[in-house]
This record gives sequence, C-alpha cells and structure tokens, in this order.
Amino acid sequence: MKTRAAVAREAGKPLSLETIDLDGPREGEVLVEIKATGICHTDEFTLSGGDPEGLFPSVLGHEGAGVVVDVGRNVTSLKKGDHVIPLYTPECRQCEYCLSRKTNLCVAIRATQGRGVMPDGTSRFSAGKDTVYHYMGTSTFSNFTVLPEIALAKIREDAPFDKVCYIGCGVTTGLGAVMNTAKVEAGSRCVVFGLGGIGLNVIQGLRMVGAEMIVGVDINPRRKAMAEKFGMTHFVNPKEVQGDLVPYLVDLTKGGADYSFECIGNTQIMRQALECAHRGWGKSIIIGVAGSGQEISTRPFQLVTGRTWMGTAFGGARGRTDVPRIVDWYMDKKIDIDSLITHVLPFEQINEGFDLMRRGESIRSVVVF
Ligand code: NAD
Ligand code: AHE
Ligand code: ZN
Repeated sequence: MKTRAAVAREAGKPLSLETIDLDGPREGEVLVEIKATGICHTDEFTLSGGDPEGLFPSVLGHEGAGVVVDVGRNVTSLKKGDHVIPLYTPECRQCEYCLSRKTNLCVAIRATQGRGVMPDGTSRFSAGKDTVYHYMGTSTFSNFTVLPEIALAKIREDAPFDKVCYIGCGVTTGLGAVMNTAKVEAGSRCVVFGLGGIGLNVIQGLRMVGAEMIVGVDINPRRKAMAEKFGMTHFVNPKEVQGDLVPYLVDLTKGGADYSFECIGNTQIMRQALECAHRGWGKSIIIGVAGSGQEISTRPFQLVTGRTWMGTAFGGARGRTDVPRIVDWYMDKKIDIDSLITHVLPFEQINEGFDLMRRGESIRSVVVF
C-alpha cells in the first residue's frame, strides 16, 4: 500500500513529505493508521545527526496514537478497530528483562529496532527500489505504520488521539521519572532542569506525589508561567544568577535537592543537576539524551558523599500495562495534557512543528493526519 510520510532523508535538513510504499503486517505484526503524533525533542536530536543510531532515509516519530487496520498471523491481543499507542519501549512480558521486574527495558526487539528494521530484519517502508528505515520501532510520522504486537498499548476508544498521543513519550516519561524511577516522596524538595515537553510533565508528577518545593530551571523565561500552572514553586533563569548555579540551588533548597531531574540533554547541566543534589541522599535522574561523543563527568567525591546518579527511559513505564492507566488518568482529569499541546498542525506543516520547538515557542506540537 501507499502511505503519506515525512521522510528524514538527510541529517540537518527538513523532512521530505512523500508518498512511499508500506508492506502489510507479517507474523506478529500490526498495521496501524496513525491519527496524530507529537514531536519530541528526541526526533530533532536524531534528525540533527547527533544520534549514533540515526539512520537515513527513515521515518521518524515515536509519540503517536491511532487505529489498528490489519493484523498479521498469530496476533492475539489486538484486532482491527482497536485504538492503540505505539511503544518505543515494548513490553513482551517474556524476556529476561521483563521477567526480572527490575526494569522496563524489554529487549525482545531492541537490536533490530536500533537497526531501523522489523524483528525479521527487513523494513516495511520503501520508496521505489530504496529501503526507508523505521525509527525507534514506531515511525509515527507516517499516516500508516507497521509495528510488532508487543509494541502497542491498547487504549480506550473515547480518548482523543490528538491529546493522548503525547502519552506515547513525553507525559509518561515525565510522570514515570518521578513515580517509577526516582520514587519521590511527599514533602521532597526537587529541582527540574529544562521546562519543555518533558520537564513540565516531571513538574506535573512532582505535584501529584506531594513534593513540597519544585524549583524549575530554564534559560527561556517564557516557560515560567506554564511551569507555575503545573506546580513549580520557584523559577530560576541561570542567565540571571550571579556566580555559580550549583551553590545557588543548594542554598535555595536549604542544603540540596532530594531529587533533581535533567530534561535537556546537556552534559554540563547533567553535572550541575547531580551536584545540586543533597549530600548523603540526593538522587539525580538523567532524562535528556546526548549525542555521539558526549560524556558526563563529576568528581567521584560527589558520589562518595552519598549522591546517586540515575537515568530513565520512557519513565520506567511498562507500556502495555501502564499506558492505558495513564490514558485513564487523563480521561478522569487527574492529569492535564491539553495545556501542554500549544500547537496542532496538519501533516503538511510538520517541519513548522520542528521550527517552533527550535525557537522555543512550543511546548508540544501535535501533527494530525
Ligand atoms: P524541549 O525542547 O521541549 O525542552 C527542552 C527545554 O530545555 C526547553 O525549555 C529549553 O529552553 C531548555 N533548555 C535548553 N538549554 C538549556 C540550558 N542550558 N539551561 C536550562 N534550560 C535549557 O525538549 P523535550 O521534548 O522536553 O526533551 C527534553 C530532553 O529529554 C531531550 O534531550 C529529549 O531527547 C529527552 N527525552 C528523553 C526521554 C527518555 O526516555 N529518557 C524521553 C523523551 C525525551
Ligand atoms: N539512539 C540513542 C538512544 C537515545 C535514548 O536514550 N532514547 C531513549 C528514549 S528518548 C524518547 O524521546 C530510550 O528509550 N533509551 C533506551 C534505549 O534502549 O534506547 C542513542 O543515544 O544511542
Ligand atoms: Zn520522546
């Protein structure tokens, strides 16, 4: 079949809007019509050329929602018409990682996912004679896409696609970093670096678990009002701080943050986030992703004196289990997604969505097909 898709043909160049070929689902696979997709900073990271796993040409996008239109042989948990959210972190419930109960990092299809192909080693996308690669196992910047059954969360049918697509990455990552990874306790003092599509969901999660102090750090002053709406108690613009940021934050939090979160993808700030954590018990959680060749560093003394450096992928969420619950939270008005979707764009304007992010004008842009 044919599908409209935004193809990443070359690093650093706008996506190319094309009609390309898509093969139907094979054994264990599902064909999904994507109704809406968010644009996450990770899509921009890969498009920029910084991702060591980045492949071109490929169909990016990993924050979607849609409807099952066909299933391959031996698909048992989904049927035509089901509403679904694609999962870049699948949940097979059978691999060593899933069974460990210690991580959400299912490895059933991770190797082929990183090579831009389906579990049988081939791509369903092509343009003429040329292979077009999948991305993160999801490729939601295509009107139709094929995914393994284990990489789809079935969701309720009354949930609006153009809102709950954001649960496919940003919402779940932010809430999950707080609840699953850091396990923040009520009364905690927290610092969140980067108040974009992820950081604001970290703040939303911190308010839900009853954090007492929520400090937001961002160089973009336009983030302040939205962050306050979501529960931020103190805003810090590093450009306005005299001297070093770390002692300033330690002082503000009366000894250091119980929990800090890096939601930018900047290795210098990852260090600041660790070092502003409280001596003896502070935990710092890395959410941002950083490109090839970039490394984090600190004095070992920072860890010797009781700070913990952690990371999280998809907020530690097990997608097929947790995503339908988060959709319920949205439908029950326990979480706010609408305010964070600042722009809704037709597919034809997907590149404008990237520009809005680069200019710091959007929180989340959602593209509708
Ligand atoms: P975003 O562009 O929406 O937000 C980034 C924010 O950081 C912006 O508000 C920007 O003003 C701020 N910022 C930039 N430089 C700064 C600096 N020097 N000091 C303070 N603030 C600064 O991006 P996003 O979609 O929220 O993604 C954030 C990061 O999280 C990215 O690296 C993304 O790739 C990553 N991410 C990771 C996961 C995961 O599972 N670990 C999931 C989603 C996104
Ligand atoms: N290919 C990148 C990986 C970047 C990365 O860490 N991605 C996150 C999701 S970001 C979503 O917006 C993730 O899930 N990581 C776990 C994994 O298995 O990739 C690189 O840097 O190599
Ligand atoms: Zn993402």
